[in-house]
Amino acid sequence: MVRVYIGLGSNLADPEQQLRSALEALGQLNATTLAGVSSFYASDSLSPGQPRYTNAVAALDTELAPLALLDALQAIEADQGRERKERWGPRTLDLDILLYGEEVLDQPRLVVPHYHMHARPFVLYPLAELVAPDFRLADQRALSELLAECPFVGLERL
Ligand code: ROI
Repeated sequence: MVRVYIGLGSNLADPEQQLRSALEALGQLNATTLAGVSSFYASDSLSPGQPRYTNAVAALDTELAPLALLDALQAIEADQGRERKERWGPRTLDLDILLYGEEVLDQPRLVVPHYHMHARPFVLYPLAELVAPDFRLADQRALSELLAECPFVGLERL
């Protein structure tokens, strides 16, 4: 069993409902237990000209290997109508593997810890709700230090 953290995001077609549906699907994954869910947060898109996002983080305990988990997450995204057009385009649902236990992975399909999580308030603040105050990422950076460098600006807790 490995503890993993999943970032959820949506900015199309009723984002809060998209996140609730995704959480239900995560709870039904094979060999996986949904162990915790953060609050939902709204924030402006980092790419200008898109609708605001709703984001959250979920904790899973899973026996799925990293790429099997990635396949399962992409199937949930596809089920909820995600179309991959532009790289940073608006999306009905984005599910990112933020952390997979203590593992550091650098593979063509999967980089863990997730590339951008270290500086994104809409990832770090919900993650902080689910972990102990002295939590360290797989690359040994302390979450408290990342939070100190990442002000709670533009983030609205729903
Ligand atoms: N902006 C916010 N606020 N939340 C996201 O999940 C998000 N995801 C993205 C980009 C377009 C970078 N901006 C985002 O992919």
